[in-house]
Amino acid sequence: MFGNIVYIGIGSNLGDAIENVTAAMDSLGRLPDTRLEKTSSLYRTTPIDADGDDYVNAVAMLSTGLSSGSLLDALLQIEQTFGRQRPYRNAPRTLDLDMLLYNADCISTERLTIPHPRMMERAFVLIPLAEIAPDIAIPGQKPLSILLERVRNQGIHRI
Ligand code: PH2
Ligand code: MG
Ligand code: MG
Repeated sequence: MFGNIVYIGIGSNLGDAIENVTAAMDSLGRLPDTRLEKTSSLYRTTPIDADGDDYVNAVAMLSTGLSSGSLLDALLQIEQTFGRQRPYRNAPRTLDLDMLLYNADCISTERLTIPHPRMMERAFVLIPLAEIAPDIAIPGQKPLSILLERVRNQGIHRI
């Protein structure tokens, strides 16, 4: 067990999305000074504020000795190895790795905002997060049960 507990949102809606998400979990587990502690089920989800095919989403819990900045670099590097391209905002993607939470820290830099600013409105994040961390407190937010109540109309099905 490394010192920092981090939650990562994983998404794919281009290519073999199930394979991409599963292989991404493997890649997270192979990061230096990092252990893959938990993974949620995979979920098929309706694109929110985005086009293209339905997504496959999941959330992973890591323990890591990496700083938030080093971990962000590593996540972007993994996205690159999956051929991630960014032709326009929220374009279909082979792999998206979003740092959701880093301990109970609030981080606001040019590169990184933690907690992830849009996670509170997204069932495709909150439902897999609740599966692996039902009692988690999101800094500055209402309890997860209340947040979940607000997103219950969004399309999401456990695979
Ligand atoms: N990611 C987005 C925008 N919209 N919709 C779903 N269902 N899943 C995602 O991962 C997703 C999205 C931006 O990263
Ligand atoms: Mg994202
Ligand atoms: Mg992203």
